[in-house]
Amino acid sequence: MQAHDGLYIDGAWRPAKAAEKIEDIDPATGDLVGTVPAGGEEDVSAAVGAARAALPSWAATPPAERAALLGRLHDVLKDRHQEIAETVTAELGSPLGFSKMVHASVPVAVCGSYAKLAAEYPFEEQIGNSRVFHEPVGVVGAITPWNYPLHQIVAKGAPAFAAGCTMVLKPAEDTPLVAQLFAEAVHEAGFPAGVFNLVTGLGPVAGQALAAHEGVDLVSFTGSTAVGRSIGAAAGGSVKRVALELGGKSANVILPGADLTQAVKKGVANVMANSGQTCSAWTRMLVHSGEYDEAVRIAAEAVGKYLPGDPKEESTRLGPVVNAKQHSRVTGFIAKGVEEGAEVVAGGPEAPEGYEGGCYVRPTVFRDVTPEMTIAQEEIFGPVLSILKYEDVDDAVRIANDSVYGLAGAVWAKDEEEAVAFARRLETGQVDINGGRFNPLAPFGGYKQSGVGRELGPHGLGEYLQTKSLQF
Ligand code: TXE
Repeated sequence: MQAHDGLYIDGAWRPAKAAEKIEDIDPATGDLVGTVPAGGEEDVSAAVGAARAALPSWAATPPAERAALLGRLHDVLKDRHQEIAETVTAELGSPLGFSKMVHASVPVAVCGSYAKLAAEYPFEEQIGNSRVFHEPVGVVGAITPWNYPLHQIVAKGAPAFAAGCTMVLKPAEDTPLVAQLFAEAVHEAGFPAGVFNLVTGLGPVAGQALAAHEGVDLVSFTGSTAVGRSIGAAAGGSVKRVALELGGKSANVILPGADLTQAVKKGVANVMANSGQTCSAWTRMLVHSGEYDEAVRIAAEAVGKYLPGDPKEESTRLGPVVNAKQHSRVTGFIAKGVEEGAEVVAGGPEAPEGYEGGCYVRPTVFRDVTPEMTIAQEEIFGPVLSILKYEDVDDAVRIANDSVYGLAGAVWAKDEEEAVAFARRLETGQVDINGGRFNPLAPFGGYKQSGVGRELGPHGLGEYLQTKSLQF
């Protein structure tokens, strides 16, 4: 798992101009996984220059050819599934079984969907007496987080390539090796030099330089709301397009009559997956007062299965969180929940027995959580579930919408149409009905402070296009 000691710019690995390095640490053991360059402003400029130079010919490449290259990228990612899963496990601490099933597999599905969409998308249409062309926005600056490291890269890269855009990626400091694997895959698939460029580096240095660069036409960012806000402001200053996928505090609403056991168990699984580091996680479970105690009992029992373990073991259910900073942030939120009067029914702020030295957090369930509490308002980004009580449907809608966020959510009901009617009242971009199933074509993105723009499917492709109309 040795890292490249350079940056991938203009089709080759090149030494960084900046001398600084980033150490990639395994959060389960504290071991060094690799060392990569921390690119600086000059490196970002070189990468943006390469992306600009490659743009005219890539934008003019017929969509069918771009589709064929995306198809090859899909095949390479599929072939390297095991290596990708092991890399994510080492960098992020995600259990190997989950890394295989999700981290290494979802990007393959997304890439495949864009190989197909690139070939089928209506890049030209007739509206009345106008011919309307959907043309690439240009050079994309992508800034991605560590929680689903390859998915976040592919969710930006695949639609950008399908649209005819070129890209410079600045991946998260905690997961640079899987970004290097992506660059290798792009190279192996045969993309022309400069279409994709990788600059590993620190957010406030390389990320900031990329977001502010005049040669970038669109900044696509996924990460914290605080950084998203500053990127939005910087992009506004230089009049470039911006796409922001930010935090969430999604509600999982269980309506009376739904299968309570299934809804609660699935709700617990959703929050514990990836150690709770999922922006769309259903972190607030809303249960009717008549079923509340029973829901709490089922949740406390279900969470017992999430025993911490070695992420390299395929059967492990719960790995550590990504780093020491996130660890203290998450345990701080748990302590705050106790302080504000919520009751811990499982877990707590102390380290799990036998894992005191690592970045492990005990899977935690809180009852008697009220909407104004910090743990019901802030994105915790750890294995922590808050269970709230509602009295009637209007009360449930009010509590669910009492959030600055609006990314995702879930509704469980006996009658699917009842669930749909409820979902339509939620101020959120995506809702799973009775569990839902992942659809790589469904638009994903936030209402309110969860972001701007949509990823995945044709809507995600549309983000990388601008329109030109010719009147006759
Ligand atoms: O995020 P950052 P962090 C949330 C989650 C988590 C919190 C903090 O609540 O607890 O954010 O995580 C780059 N200019 N999410 O600190 O800093 C950075 O290098 C330009 C939700 O890791 O936002 C990385 O590549 N770029 C989330 C990326 O931004 C900058 C996923 C994200 O890091 C920058 C991750 C700057 N000034 C965290 N500063 C989701 N929506 O899925 C940092 N970066």
